[in-house]
Amino acid sequence: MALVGRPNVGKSTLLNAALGHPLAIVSPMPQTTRDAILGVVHHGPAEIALLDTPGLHRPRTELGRVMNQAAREAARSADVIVFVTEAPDPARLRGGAAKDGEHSRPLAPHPGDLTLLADLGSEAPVVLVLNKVDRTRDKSQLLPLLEALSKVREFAAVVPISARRDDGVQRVLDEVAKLCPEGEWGFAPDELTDRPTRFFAGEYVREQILRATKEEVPHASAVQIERYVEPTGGGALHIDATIHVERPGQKKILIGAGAEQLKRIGTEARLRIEELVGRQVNLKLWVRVTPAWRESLERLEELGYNKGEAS
Ligand SMILES: Nc1nc2c(ncn2[C@@H]2O[C@H](COP(=O)(O)OP(=O)(O)O)[C@@H](O)[C@H]2O)c(=O)[nH]1
Ligand SMILES: [Mg+2]
Repeated sequence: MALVGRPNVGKSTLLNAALGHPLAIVSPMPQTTRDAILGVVHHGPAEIALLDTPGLHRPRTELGRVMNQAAREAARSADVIVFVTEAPDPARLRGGAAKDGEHSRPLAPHPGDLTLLADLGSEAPVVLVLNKVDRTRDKSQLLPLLEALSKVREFAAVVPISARRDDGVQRVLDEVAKLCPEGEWGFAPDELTDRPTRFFAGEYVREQILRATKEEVPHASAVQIERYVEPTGGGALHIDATIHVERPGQKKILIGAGAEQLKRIGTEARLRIEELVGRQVNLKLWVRVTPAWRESLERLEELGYNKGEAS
């Protein structure tokens, strides 16, 4: 099944809650997820393969177009689509209710949601997930939004949840399990994903960059794993990675005074990778300026972002 929705509605948080493991990286910044990531959940007798996708958005760069394409392809090939949207920000809700003491205005769906829903096609059943309901104290305020969305298309189920609090996530899996065809996959019970740990090593470095820096630096950064050596018979895993940025100023920010920033990023990322692989990790980071890598199909390919044909 594929998780689709606008950027930042909480798709990756939902994947992690379903897995019970913080596999996918999550941040308050839109476009955190750049590749589709598969997570495997054993739910009762069912095995559910959840595909987390980059948020569909209006792309401004070649990277953005590649990300949209990854999400669309995931949606096309899925047996079940989980369409994720979010409860409105409380500030917006208050604004709506305050109008001359009227009843609170029925909340309209986000225009981006309407476009996405129209785009989804009608082959696969769609489960509507309204995430972040923890932000709304009076849940009845959400009903007009759910009603309006239900008029846009038919949903196999509608599930309000809080992915962050792991509230309602099991219900999403129940609904998906009912809709899933039987016996298609075949992962080992302890397998979390089909991606190699090498991929997540790069993701966890990027996660620390997202945490440590602001504005254009996270969007302009890409992590390339240059060396990944797993000594047989134990011992530390050796990883060399290059962080590509687009401008010298971004490189300076990432490294920081006395290289303190880069050291912190390396230490935090190493701890996350060690948790995933269950062994010691030796992580070395370099920062390189690769101008306009987000606009170059060739660079994107080298960085692993361009698997299919770009359109
Ligand atoms: N209040 C609240 N915030 C959430 C919830 N789920 C996710 N978030 C936050 O929303 C932001 C985007 O989440 P993420 O999973 O990266 O969204 P994605 O872009 O759809 O994958 C992060 O700051 C999350 O912590 C939720 O249930 N409640
Ligand atoms: Mg995400």
